Amino acid sequence: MKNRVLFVKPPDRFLENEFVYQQLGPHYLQSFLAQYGIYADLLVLYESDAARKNKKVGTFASPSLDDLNTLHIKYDGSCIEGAFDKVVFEQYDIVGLSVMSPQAADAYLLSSLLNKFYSHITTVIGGSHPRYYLSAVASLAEAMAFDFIVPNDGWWPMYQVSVGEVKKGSKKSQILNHSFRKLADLPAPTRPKALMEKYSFNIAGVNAYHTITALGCPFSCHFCESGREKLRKFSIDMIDHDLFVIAATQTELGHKEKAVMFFDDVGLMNPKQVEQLALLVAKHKFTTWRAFSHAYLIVKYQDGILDPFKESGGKRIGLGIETGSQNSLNLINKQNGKQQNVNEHYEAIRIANEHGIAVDAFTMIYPWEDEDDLKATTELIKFVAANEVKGVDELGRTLKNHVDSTIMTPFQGTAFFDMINLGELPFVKIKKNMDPGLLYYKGNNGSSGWPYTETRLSKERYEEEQNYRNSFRPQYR
Ligand code: B12
Ligand code: SF4
Repeated sequence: MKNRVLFVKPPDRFLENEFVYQQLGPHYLQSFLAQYGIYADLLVLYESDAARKNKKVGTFASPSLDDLNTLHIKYDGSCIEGAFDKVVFEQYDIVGLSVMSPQAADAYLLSSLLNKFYSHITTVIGGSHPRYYLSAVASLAEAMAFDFIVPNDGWWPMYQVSVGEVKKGSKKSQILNHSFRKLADLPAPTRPKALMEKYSFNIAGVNAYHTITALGCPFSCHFCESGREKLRKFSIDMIDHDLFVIAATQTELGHKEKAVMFFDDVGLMNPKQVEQLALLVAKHKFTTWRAFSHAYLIVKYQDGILDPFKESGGKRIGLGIETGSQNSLNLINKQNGKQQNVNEHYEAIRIANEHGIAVDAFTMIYPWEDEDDLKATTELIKFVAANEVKGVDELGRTLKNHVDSTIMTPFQGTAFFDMINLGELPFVKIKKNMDPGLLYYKGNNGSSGWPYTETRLSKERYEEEQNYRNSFRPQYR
């Protein structure tokens, strides 16, 4: 008899809304296993309204599985929604958890529960948390530990566990390490209707879902884990199929117009690539789309990037402009063979807006910054917020630029994490053995976790500036 496999997505407790962006990891694995006749189910966990309310009024104890709701989505599309009940696991042989660091606490609660009540189940943990916090996951106490830890690509290890090619033994925490050199011949992620109808965000007034075109990144930002990972692109055929599935799901759900967002930082890199994506977007009849680019590339290619984007309905681009302080920009080391310049941030916004394209501009506060650095970024943000966009959205409203200000969090696996631990970043020290629950830079009400014991200016001063910057956000986007 075949093993019965369940993928679990732990809750995103600190996000304002848990149903904005689908967590794609398990969906890539689900469609991969299906190629081999293994039809895995999904369990999506989210915090109940009551627990969220208790948090607001301060009567919330520590997180517990009892304050969760579940969406149990079978491979055939049927779905049951209800309060968390451990009995749901009983019918499975293998439970695979997909975990980002802020979800780790819940993942550990779940593995403790499975170890205690369901010894027949093989537990597997994958995702960005075991990738960057491998030593912490591998040293969990026996009662909390997973049978298998998958720190890199999950496709092949999950297949091996599912068909019994590797089996759990008496020893917990076996590491299954695998990476495809190229991401060719992989199927597009699943988009179960019952799940997709829960998710909601829009681009320029149109219902949207997201996807990604690549893993890793050719840039080298010191605050980002991807800055150390080689770029691997998904095949154009896979993206084509993915867009087909997204569009079909939107049609089934009755969305009159459709939009798509490419979430990675390498969506709009050069004219040839944009033309390729624009053709696919048009082929699948998306009304509008959004993707991320980089200021110096907008300045360098101008029409070459922006014209095919706009002609295929593009109205908004994301730009990680990070900072208005040249000093901070140099320290961040955002490079792809070329030193970045703050002047190009201003220039890129002007060019995009002139083309009728609005910019979603992402910036951070860095813990070494003094008042001059803060002032320089706030000026940049004011410029972005005030600059006129020569275009309208799908609802006929004038397009507006959007600004975002967070506080940088040095996750393990980033160059900054190492530099801070070596004392190479002046004025900055971080907590030792940091709780992964503190590891977020954009949570409820735009708040950021605070992993520091020492920073140049105070936490209160940085937060004051962060709130001030976020007050320049437009009423709509
Ligand atoms: C889209 C996205 C989001 C979306 C959706 C979340 C998601 N996971 O899909 C949203 C906006 C919600 C989001 C939020 C956040 N994100 Co984010 N996000 C991404 C992004 C750009 C793409 C994710 C993706 O689809 N990857 C593609 C899939 C194929 O990769 P994958 O999920 O890693 O899955 C592979 C393996 O990990 C493994 N795998 C995954 N699950 C499982 C399960 C099992 C059982 C097995 C065996 C294997 C396995 O197999 C897959 C195929 O190889 C990544 C960067 C990236 N390129 O991955 C950042 C990234 C995952 N995010 C990151 C961060 C920091 C955050 C936030 C903390 C930001 C914040 N707001 O403060 C929050 C955390 C939210 C939370 N859950 O608690 C970090 C994670 C760092 C960490 N230590 O976990 C990343 C790596 C970006 C970065 N370089 O900083 N994010
Ligand atoms: S922040 Fe963006 S551009 Fe920089 S390394 Fe990470 S993914 Fe690449």
